Amino acid sequence: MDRIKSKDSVWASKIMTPDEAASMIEPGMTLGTSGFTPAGHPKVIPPALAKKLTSLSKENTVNLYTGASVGDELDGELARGKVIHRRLPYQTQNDVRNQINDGSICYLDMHLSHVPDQLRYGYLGKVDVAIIEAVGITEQGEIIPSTSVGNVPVFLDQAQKIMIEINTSQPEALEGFHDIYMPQMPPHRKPIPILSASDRIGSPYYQIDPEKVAAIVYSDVEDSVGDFKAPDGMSQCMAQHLISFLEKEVQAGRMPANLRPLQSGVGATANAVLAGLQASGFKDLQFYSEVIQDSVLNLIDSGTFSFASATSLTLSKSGRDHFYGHMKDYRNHIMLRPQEISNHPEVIRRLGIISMNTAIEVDLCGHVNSTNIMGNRMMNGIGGSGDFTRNAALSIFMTPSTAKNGDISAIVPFVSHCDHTEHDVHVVVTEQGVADLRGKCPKEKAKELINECAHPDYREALQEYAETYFQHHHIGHQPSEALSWHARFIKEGTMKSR
Ligand code: 0RQ
Repeated sequence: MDRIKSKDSVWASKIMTPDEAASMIEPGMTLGTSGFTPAGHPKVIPPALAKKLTSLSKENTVNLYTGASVGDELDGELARGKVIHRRLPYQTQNDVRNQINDGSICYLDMHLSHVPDQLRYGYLGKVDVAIIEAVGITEQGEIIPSTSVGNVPVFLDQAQKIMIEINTSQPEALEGFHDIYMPQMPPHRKPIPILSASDRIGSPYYQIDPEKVAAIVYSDVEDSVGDFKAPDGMSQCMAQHLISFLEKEVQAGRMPANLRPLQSGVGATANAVLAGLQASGFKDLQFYSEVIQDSVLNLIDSGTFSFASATSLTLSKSGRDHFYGHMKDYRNHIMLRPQEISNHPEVIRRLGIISMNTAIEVDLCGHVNSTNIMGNRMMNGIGGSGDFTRNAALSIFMTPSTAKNGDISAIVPFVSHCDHTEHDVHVVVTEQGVADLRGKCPKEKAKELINECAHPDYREALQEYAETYFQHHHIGHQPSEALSWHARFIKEGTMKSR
């Protein structure tokens, strides 16, 4: 109770159990929830909802809209109960992934910054219930967000009903780390006044209409982000290439000594790059990204990063313990924003972001596939990689040059699915080296990618391909017969079909 500071009796009257809250959610409804990679998602109402829906005999599915990937208590429980009909905009959970790939979940793989406007414009239907995690409610009846913001502001605004999980495992000292700003609708939309990653432009709280609150439920379930694997040799090698490339950019006068604000994807490679920055000579860098992982805390501690702005604090148990033990020190160095602001094209372009994301495969023209294994098996989704790549001052993709123990080349003639076009991709890094595609035509890009990034085992075949192709097509952007590449290696038995 003491997490609700407002004396207004409306709040206390809405406190109930997860089962009571779940009983108000009906099949066919659309739920908009908190949660981003996977931090700050609701953790006790979703399992109760899964139990309720699976007990129904006929129509028993709901639509699930989130910020990005969410924890097992939400995606896992609902997917195992087979009660998700429509899912957007990003996921990383195995059961959800399998059901997307067997066709039982209707998946909308979306740019993360597009979700709020598409909801406001009415393209995604209405949100019936917003279910959000919070740290508490202030005396004035404002809601204190927890470890992520994601799409919560727009869900709260659009939903018919609001359910709040007050999570007592999240410290009240999180109050003040957030900056909640809602753009107006066109034609009244104003420029977003962020000129530096550290600029505060909104309020630390969600403002809501208390009349819409249908349930308040207490929870003490912690975020469950796994420990990050120590960077392996491959990731360290890519990190080294990338850091030397950035050093050369500074030497060439194309970047200031403290670079431009960095964005980084999540996962082992991204973590290794951030860890590599720790050992580099860079200081006083800004981070304007989506996700703050453990490595970002270390970079703030060492002075490598002066400020980190994101939409989620995706910290492992040990990272969280460290953060919660030193929140006073981080208060002037970290800010969490709605994902439409952390990923906003206007801000990314204005700040001149350096984006660093991971690819599944890259083709000889520089197109990148981030989402679909062999063109037809959804891995996670485009996430924020497109928001940043298209608008960055310098867009970088990293990938090991081969996958599946060398059976598959990550450099291919033509991507089997295209998420980022040749127009948006500036630099590619593999453990082999760095391909700088800026200022190059397709033929030159192909040469650079083969020489600098492809694995030696595949260089000859790629070279042969490029020569044949460019002999017949002098400009050549999209070698359509290139898709036979996969079929060819499967036939020869050197590549296992997935
Ligand atoms: O398969 O799971 O069966 O082992 O793909 O590959 O090497 O574990 O790579 O975890 O860094 O993820 C692009 C998916 C990379 C991720 C992607 C197989 C490989 C493995 C995963 P297994 P790794 P990572 C910020 C920005 C899009 C969203 C994004 C991603 C599995 O980074 O989802 O960037 N990005 N968001 O074996 C066949 C290939 C392959 C391949 C890899 N060429 N062919 N299989 N694999 N390459 C975050 C947010 O937006 C929230």
